[in-house]
Amino acid sequence: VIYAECFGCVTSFLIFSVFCLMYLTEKMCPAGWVNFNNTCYLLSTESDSWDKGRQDCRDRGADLVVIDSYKEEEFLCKFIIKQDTWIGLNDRDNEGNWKWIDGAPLILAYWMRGQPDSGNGNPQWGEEDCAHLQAHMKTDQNWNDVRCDASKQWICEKVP
Ligand SMILES: [Ca+2]
Ligand SMILES: [Ca+2]
Ligand SMILES: [Ca+2]
Repeated sequence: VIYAECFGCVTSFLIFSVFCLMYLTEKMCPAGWVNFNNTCYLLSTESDSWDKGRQDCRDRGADLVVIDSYKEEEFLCKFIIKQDTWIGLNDRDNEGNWKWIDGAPLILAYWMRGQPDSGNGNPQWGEEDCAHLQAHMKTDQNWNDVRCDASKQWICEKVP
């Protein structure tokens, strides 16, 4: 009887362990991604246009980063970006109406002073409809708009 009880106990423990492991694996980020606040982030190694960057993220089951909080902005600035980096924000559909790729309107914004300026009417810069984080700027003032076909790194974000 004691043996049978112990066997049941060990079996339960093993089943429990397997479930714990499954849960943890599911909550982990893929290799090479960084975890912050139960979300996974990846900085691209290449540079390309905003659209190419977004496509790369989607191919990885993610999308370009959407910055929902100052904490996230801070994290990206401290630990992710080294150079200018695309984020999932543009005003292509309607000039001046900035939208996140998940459809959310822009409420929290950390534009650099004087931005967005859509090229400031200078034909040299063209129409500027895609947003990026500019490296080496103040954390709460480091977004700029540039041409969507400019070449930059990008950050993908996904929930594991
Ligand atoms: Ca986010
Ligand atoms: Ca624009
Ligand atoms: Ca600009």
